[in-house]
Amino acid sequence: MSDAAEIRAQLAARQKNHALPRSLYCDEAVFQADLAHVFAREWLFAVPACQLVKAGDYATLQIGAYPVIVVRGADGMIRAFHNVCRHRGQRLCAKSTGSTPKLVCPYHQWTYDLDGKLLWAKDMQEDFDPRAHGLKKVHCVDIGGMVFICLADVPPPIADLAGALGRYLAPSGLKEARVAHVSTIIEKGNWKLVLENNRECYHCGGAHPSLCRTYSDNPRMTAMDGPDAASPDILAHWQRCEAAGLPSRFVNHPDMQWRLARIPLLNNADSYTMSTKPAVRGKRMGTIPFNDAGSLLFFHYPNTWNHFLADHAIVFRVLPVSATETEVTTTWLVPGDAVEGVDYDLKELTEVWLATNDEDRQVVEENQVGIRSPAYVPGPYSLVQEEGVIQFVDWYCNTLGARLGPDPALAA
Ligand code: 3BY
Ligand code: FES
Ligand code: FE
Repeated sequence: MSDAAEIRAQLAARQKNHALPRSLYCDEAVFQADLAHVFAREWLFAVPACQLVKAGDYATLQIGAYPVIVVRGADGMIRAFHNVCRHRGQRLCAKSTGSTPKLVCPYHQWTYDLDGKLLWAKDMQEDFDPRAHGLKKVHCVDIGGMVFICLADVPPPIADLAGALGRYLAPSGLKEARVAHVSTIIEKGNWKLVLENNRECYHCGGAHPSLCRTYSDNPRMTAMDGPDAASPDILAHWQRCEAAGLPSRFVNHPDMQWRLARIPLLNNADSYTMSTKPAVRGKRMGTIPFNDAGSLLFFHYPNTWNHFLADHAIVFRVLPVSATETEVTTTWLVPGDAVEGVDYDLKELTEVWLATNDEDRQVVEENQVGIRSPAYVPGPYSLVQEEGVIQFVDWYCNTLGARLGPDPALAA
């Protein structure tokens, strides 16, 4: 059986509303299919735009075999390129972030402008055409201060997301925000276990003592009953926030690839801090009018979930490293004029989610170890608690299944 046929069979064999078969979390062939058909085809969150403050600031990321660089140009535009020299293929930038006036290849110093144009190549023959050797572009859009990239030749439509996300993010003023802290961890688990874990709070009571001071683990908080239907406390929160100019109701992609919703925190908490008070004192993000605006939640499959609070924002990026390793990068954003040690204490700002991420890492790693056992049998998801997980695995299986192409045996 070919790899595609094998994976198709695994997808077909899965039981609805159950965890996935072991091979989908462990096998190299599935991992390669995930890279080729999901990560190389979808829009991926790369960086917050405010991380690239001035012309020449760049960030690099690795998506499977593709090294990519995202860089702010002299014209202020953020662009993405394959981080691969057009001479003999050296990786241009090895550092994860930095700043440079030009992109200079470390091997033979071919020199590219920040817009990808090849400016200089020493001792090349007369018929060499620099215009034919600019950096290869990667699709790149900045939506409300979140930079997304797509490796596909023809990316999926993004207009609906851009409209909704742009509107929901506008009051958070991400473009004027500042990066206060970045944490990158490797979780020894398949990327889908990382996403599944994020899509439910069934585990929160047991795993997240500090987050649970301020984040409700009630599944009704994030259940989608429709744009105008939710539990009374959420409806009251939406009314108050929308009256103050904060878009708040659920908005989602028809097949749940993304969702936006503003939820209240527990007991009128202001922020994800141990004290429940704002971590940034006396300053708020953008034009958010009050401290207890709750959290604007935004996820987009396959690689990001986010929390936008009144005093700060936390953005998450997930990148698969191997079948059983996943990189999770968390970035804390604060109002642009907030000064560390004056307006906020870095430990107070980051401690709850640093702990939460580590707790989630342990959960995911133990999950991977258990799934590796030949004794593993996919168990049922709770329809009450794990609706989000079901939506994620359905999205994943439908997306991968459609891209593997029709089963030749059925077509015959
Ligand atoms: O990050 C989230 O979206 C939340 C917080 C804890 C688990 N998850 C549902
Ligand atoms: Fe980049 Fe030679 S490989 S200059
Ligand atoms: Fe968690």
